[in-house]
Amino acid sequence: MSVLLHSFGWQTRRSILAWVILACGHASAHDFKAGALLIDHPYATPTPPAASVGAVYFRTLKNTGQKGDRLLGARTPASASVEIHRSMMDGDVMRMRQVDSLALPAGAELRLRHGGELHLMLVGLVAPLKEGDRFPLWLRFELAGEREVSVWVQKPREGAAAHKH
Ligand SMILES: [Cu+2]
Repeated sequence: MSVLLHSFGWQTRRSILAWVILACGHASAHDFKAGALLIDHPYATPTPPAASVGAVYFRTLKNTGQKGDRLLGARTPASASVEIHRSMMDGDVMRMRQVDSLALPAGAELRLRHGGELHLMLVGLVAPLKEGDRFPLWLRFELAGEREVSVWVQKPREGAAAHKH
């Protein structure tokens, strides 16, 4: 009995702790739901004044459902088009390739952070992306359909290498 009571107490404390972390996290992060998908913190890094491309990242894309889904594409008023890009080594050179879609298997949690392997490329920027800007982005998923999210333009926090094009 004492074990049961103890574990109940721990559960309660843990959920209070989780709530506090969530409440605090919302000051600097934001997330969106699309069906079973959790789109955590869409962000873009500021671009130089004459840049014609930019990149959108996510803290994570998570599929909490039982079925696999797929990101098929995206659109935004901030650029002429949006491409899904994967960086890969080609000999000694890092190159970006456009991919048709991005698989989100059931239970998957993909990291799409700057300096990582995957990002969305904004091709034909309408205007440079400035720190503090926010712009809408419509993500198109095979199963979850289309979902509008707000992208926050912010400097990379960990001082990671800038995205090269
Ligand atoms: Cu790219």
